[in-house]
Amino acid sequence: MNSHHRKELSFCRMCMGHCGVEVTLDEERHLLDIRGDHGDPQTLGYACFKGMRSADAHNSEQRILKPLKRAEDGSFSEIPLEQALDEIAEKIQRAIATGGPESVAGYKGGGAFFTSSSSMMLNEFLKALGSPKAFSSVTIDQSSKAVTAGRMGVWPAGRDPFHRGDVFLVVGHNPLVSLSSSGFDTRNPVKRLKQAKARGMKLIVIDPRRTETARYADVFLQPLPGEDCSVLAAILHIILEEGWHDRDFCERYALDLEALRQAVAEFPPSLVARRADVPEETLRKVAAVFARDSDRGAAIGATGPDMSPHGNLAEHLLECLNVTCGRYLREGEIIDNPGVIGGRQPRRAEVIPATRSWERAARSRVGDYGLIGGELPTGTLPDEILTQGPGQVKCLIVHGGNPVSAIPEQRKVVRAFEALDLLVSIEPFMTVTAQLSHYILPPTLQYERADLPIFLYETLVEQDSYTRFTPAVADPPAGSEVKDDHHYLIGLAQRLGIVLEHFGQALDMDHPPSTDELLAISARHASIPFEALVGAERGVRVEGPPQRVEAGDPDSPHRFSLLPLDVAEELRSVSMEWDAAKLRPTQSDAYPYRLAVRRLRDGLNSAGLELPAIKERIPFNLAHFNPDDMGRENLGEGEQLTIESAHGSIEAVATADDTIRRGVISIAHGFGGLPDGDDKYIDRGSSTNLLLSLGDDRESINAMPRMSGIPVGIRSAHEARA
Ligand SMILES: Nc1nc2c(c(=O)[nH]1)N[C@H]1C(S)=C(S)[C@@H](COP(=O)(O)OP(=O)(O)OC[C@H]3O[C@@H](n4cnc5c(=O)[nH]c(N)nc54)[C@H](O)[C@@H]3O)O[C@H]1N2
Ligand SMILES: Nc1nc2c(c(=O)[nH]1)N[C@H]1C(S)=C(S)[C@@H](COP(=O)(O)OP(=O)(O)OC[C@H]3O[C@@H](n4cnc5c(=O)[nH]c(N)nc54)[C@H](O)[C@@H]3O)O[C@H]1N2
Ligand code: SF4
Ligand SMILES: [Mo]
Repeated sequence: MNSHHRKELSFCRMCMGHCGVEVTLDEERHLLDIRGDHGDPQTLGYACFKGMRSADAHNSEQRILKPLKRAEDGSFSEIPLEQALDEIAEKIQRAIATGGPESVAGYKGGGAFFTSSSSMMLNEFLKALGSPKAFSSVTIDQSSKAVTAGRMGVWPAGRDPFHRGDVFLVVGHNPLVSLSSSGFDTRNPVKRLKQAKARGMKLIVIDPRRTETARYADVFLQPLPGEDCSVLAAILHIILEEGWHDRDFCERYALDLEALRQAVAEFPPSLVARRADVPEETLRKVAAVFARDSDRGAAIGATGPDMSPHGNLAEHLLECLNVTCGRYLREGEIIDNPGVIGGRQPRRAEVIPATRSWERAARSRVGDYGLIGGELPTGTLPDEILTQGPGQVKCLIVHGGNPVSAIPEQRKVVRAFEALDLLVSIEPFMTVTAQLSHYILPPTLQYERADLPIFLYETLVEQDSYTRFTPAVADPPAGSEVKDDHHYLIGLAQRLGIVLEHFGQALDMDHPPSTDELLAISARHASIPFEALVGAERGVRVEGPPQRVEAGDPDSPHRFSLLPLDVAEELRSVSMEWDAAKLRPTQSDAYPYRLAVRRLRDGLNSAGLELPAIKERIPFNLAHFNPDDMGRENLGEGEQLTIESAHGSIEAVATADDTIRRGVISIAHGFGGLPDGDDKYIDRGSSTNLLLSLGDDRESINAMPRMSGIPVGIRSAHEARA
């Protein structure tokens, strides 16, 4: 190492893994290198390739370093920051003067969620303006978890933790690659999983692909995508029929057990085995290992079930597994991480009943949807822009997201975004969304800003009563004019004369806080003083007595709602889908395959795909097929083909992959340039969102589009030419 090079400790904020890292900086404090920090008490030296290569993003020639404004011809030129903010504010004011505050909307993506000093600022900005039009990536992700909590109720002490369960069941979730979970220990996940297995924990995986996680599974079920509801209903059916459920817990805390038993009786394992195309005995084994052979340990799902048809129902049935088997922390047990930044609240062994909050307060202007977590469903955003009338969205601020890549029915999204009077992106790269933006405001990147972990989800990220702070360890590139994201939102708020709140505290808009001050405000109720956090370079574990689950109110009338009316109706409708043609696609169908979402280890949705080191590994998104399907279709390795759905088609290149079950095409999203643009598939891949629809088959409540488990067909390139 050059003697002028310095090392600093920090942590990666690209994904929820939050790996502790050691960064190397040159004499100008520019990033040279990023490595896993072997002294990190949580992640124990782990870091992935894309995390280690994120120095490339910081130093990239493609990075936007000054505010840009788009001209009529689509070209961008630099604009002084103050002028950009003045012009944007003026356009917002004009829109409000004619259409009211509702004409201003915001979309928040992953980049914003991981910027803790401003992770709620766009929402607060809209609230202060009086606009209910807050959207985010959550409602094209796993908002079915919020729907389930809202329909079933919540156990405040949480589910059985990964490290104390006899079993852990994951459905459509690959935490060893995604490092993002609602229960799996993702701090150096392979190591944690091996430890858990060494103490005897059984792992069950349900996934159409034998994933990296499934390689460690004791029981692996490989159904067709889109069949989670029938599979989970059959598992519940077996458990309740065999009496393997936790009778005491159900009696005390669950409503409608009998109704659930009757409803899942419509899903006999033998029929479901045919329908989902799995061995019946494996289905029975899943039920036995989860419920009969184990006393503790939870079931969780992720994007696989949540993005498929009936995703809300699938999450509901998954949680029914936890409730019927009583897989929650009980009175007196230790809560490993009760929250640190958010502080501790008492957690009782009792049910907080279903709130169905979306049935109250604001409804969407189009589609009549309620709010999920205070936000409107992103599946309705394009229609909010395209549908004329009072409240039509004319201005959109995108914070750390790439909605033109992320939202299904990409052509419609483009059409909508092109119709906006004002599109602003707080975004470091020329993404497909940035390309359509009138203004691009470039933020600092992660190692250039002070931060906390994504504390909105801290009890999921940290398995311990642990948190950390990082200062900005690197300087932005010389000559750049990048700012921490809050600078832009506060600058606009000042011009619009509104006062922003930040985690319950009104900000002094004349003397806006620094990044550290914003973080300190959000951590003001933390179990540790903010100063102590700032001083601890590898973070702090809260010492002292652990928090235990307190006794619940013995007279509490509240129970989990296992089978509310809308759930019962949807479950019945799924049970009617027995039509053989629909169930087991045949070769004669136009769409004999089912598409399955997946993530790639080296990419993060659309982010970073254009960096040379990443592009070398994943230049485009391959379509993974079972080798038998390739053989039957006469498809060669690397052969180009067209994937078609009822809604559109994309180019792809086939690859044989024996981890994929037959009848499935597994392909990643996030690739591709603008539709009908100049980008070739070979240069940039293609957007799977061209295959999907925002139409009438979206889910109730959260308007979740169907993004996995949808029928698709293929045409090989020679067929297409013929
Ligand atoms: N077909 C299909 N569509 C999908 C999915 C799928 O599986 N299939 N997955 C869905 C899911 S789960 C999600 S979460 C969404 C993702 O939706 P988005 O979050 O909207 O999309 P990303 O591609 O993750 O975009 C993140 C953006 O943040 C920028 N960024 C990176 N670092 C920073 C930073 O420090 N500050 C700021 N301000 N910006 C930064 C990146 O350059 C990138 O453009 O996509 C959804 N869309
Ligand atoms: N490396 C990497 N990490 C990431 C991301 C990334 O792009 N790359 N994205 C981040 C984001 S935004 C999120 S939301 C999380 C998501 O985290 P995960 O949900 O764990 O994402 P995946 O790894 O795609 O796992 C989804 C699994 O669902 C399976 N699947 C597809 N359809 C179905 C179905 O119908 N039923 C069942 N049972 N399974 C199905 C797929 O085969 C796949 O293995 O990951 C985050 N972490
Ligand atoms: S796993 Fe996630 S947090 Fe860890 S280095 Fe990779 S991108 Fe960063
Ligand atoms: Mo996501």
